[in-house]
Amino acid sequence: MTADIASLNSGGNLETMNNSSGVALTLSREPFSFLSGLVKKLQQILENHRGERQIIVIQDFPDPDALSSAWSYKLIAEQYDISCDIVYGGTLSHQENIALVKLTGLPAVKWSVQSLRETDLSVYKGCVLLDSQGTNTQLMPFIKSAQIPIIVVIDHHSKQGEIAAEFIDIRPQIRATATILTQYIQGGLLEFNNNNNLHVKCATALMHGLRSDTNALMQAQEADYMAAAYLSRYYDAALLNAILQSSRSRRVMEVIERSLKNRIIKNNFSLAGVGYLLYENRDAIPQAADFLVTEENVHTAIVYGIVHDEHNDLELIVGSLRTSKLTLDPDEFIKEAFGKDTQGRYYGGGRYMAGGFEIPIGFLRGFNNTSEYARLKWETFDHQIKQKLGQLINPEDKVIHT
Ligand SMILES: [Mn+2]
Repeated sequence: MTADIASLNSGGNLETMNNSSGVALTLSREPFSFLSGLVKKLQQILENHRGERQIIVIQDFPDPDALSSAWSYKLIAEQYDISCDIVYGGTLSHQENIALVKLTGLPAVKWSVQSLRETDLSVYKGCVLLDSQGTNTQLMPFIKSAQIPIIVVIDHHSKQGEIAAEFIDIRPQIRATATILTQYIQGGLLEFNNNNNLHVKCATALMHGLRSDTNALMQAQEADYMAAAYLSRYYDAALLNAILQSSRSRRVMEVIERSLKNRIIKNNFSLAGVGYLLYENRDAIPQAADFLVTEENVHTAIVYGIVHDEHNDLELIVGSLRTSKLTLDPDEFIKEAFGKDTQGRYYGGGRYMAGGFEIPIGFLRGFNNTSEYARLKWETFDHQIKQKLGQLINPEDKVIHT
């Protein structure tokens, strides 16, 4: 399956394909046979699983791309009598994501580790991963131990390791998973209808998803523009505007302020440690990175902090990278900077122009009984991260091996 993907070339001719209503559609520069082959294959997989119940697992901190892709898959799967639950293990914390879910009624549900223990997972005959390969969700171990097979993986992040599924469509050259789902819809797996309120809202969510992963289309490529053009027939511009108008919380503003104060700039990299954050404010980190990368003479911003989850007694370093440097591959950069954990899993990865990492702080997690201890702990991790990044940012600096 992955061989198909590897053989995809970015060139090729402008091709057209027919959707179920017989209208010729221009999909993208991707070879016609490649896309229509994927559509047929996915159609067959859905047919094979007719009548089943599936669980769509998205990242712990869902973003618009993941949320809209999951909703689209759910609507597509309904055509095959497959009912899907969209679940995530963390929190909706970005103001735009909360607005997206509230304003469109997007059916995603938060599952805590506790609620999972009381849930009968055996009702699910398959698991679907969208905008993810299962590495950014704490729900995956439960899916594995319940022996739910992974049926579908659709993602645009670089490959995060070996994954077994009936259907795999991983295309890092596409800027958003929402673009890929739109290609499936346009390819005939779901007939969008302007009079169907759900379709209009889903198209709006997809438009938001692909805009947000392409920096408002500025990093979009032909396939993303083609998808946006298709969605423009169905989406609700006023609704999208309402989602984009949502304002930042005071806490987020404070984290951005801290990142500005703490940033150090070296070789056009801007690094900022922001200290401790509550779990629900985690999405302030990528927003701070988005902001820092806009500074003159900065091509790459990396913002990180220690995120504290009181409910699950969990603490982890969370970081985001944003870059405008075309020759810097965020996925490679993060994998090289931080390496793998003891189980051989990378601490992070990325996609075009953006990346992220999560490093559990293990035994040192949890309660800080004095502010002095909290400060020491932060300084240790802050120092370690700067040291790891420094090796890539200033390769000429000698590393002292002990
Ligand atoms: Mn994405």
